[in-house]
Amino acid sequence: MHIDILTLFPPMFAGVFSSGIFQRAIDQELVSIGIHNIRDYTHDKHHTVDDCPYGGGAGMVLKPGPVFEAVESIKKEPATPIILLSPQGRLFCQQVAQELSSYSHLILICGHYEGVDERVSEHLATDEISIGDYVLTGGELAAMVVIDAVVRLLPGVLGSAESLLDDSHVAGLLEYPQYTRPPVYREWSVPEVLLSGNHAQIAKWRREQAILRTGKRRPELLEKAELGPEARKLTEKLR
Ligand code: J9Q
Repeated sequence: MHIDILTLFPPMFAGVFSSGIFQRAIDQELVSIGIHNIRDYTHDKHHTVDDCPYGGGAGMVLKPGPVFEAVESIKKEPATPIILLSPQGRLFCQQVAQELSSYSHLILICGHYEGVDERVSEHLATDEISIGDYVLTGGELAAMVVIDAVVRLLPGVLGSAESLLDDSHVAGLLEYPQYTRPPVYREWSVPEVLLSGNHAQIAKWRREQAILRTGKRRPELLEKAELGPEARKLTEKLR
């Protein structure tokens, strides 16, 4: 997969893709990343990227011209998703990450906190994504979140151990509680069952814990989760 990022702040991406799992994926050529400064697609002497909003009001609005020209110079295939990161977008979740991971090329446009000319959303972007209902200073951190979630889904990016770990909570539940040594820390003991060596009991306990904690902390996830009849009974007990 190749990912192109359009941003006014290329230095924000320095370091993010040069560590751990990400660097390995780039080294193995499973993913490549292009970072493009929107300012490089201006033609005027002052390299103007934003202007005052028509109708008045505070702040500046990102001009359409440089963004259109950047995308048009980068896009090769008509089917490439052109994704605008903005608070007005559809809410990002694991399902959207899975959907995006099926493409060979993505173009991400990082907007300004103050706004992007609406013609970018209407006539250039093919998708608009929000990572949640809070105010960021720009789309850059949102783009990093999307890229992280998508790249780890690409075949070969995770090691087999990490992939197996992932399979254990595909059902859409929260993770079960985890412990490591020591068996007693201060006066707090690790649950007995985890020290028992009884793998069937451990698996049952973890599954129950995952369901109980999902019901307590994220009841809306439990509604949607794909649960067997045993697990459903447990959720009844929760009520
Ligand atoms: C560009 N707040 O917020 C949540 N998802 C994306 C955003 C965002 C923002 C400002 C500018 C994106």
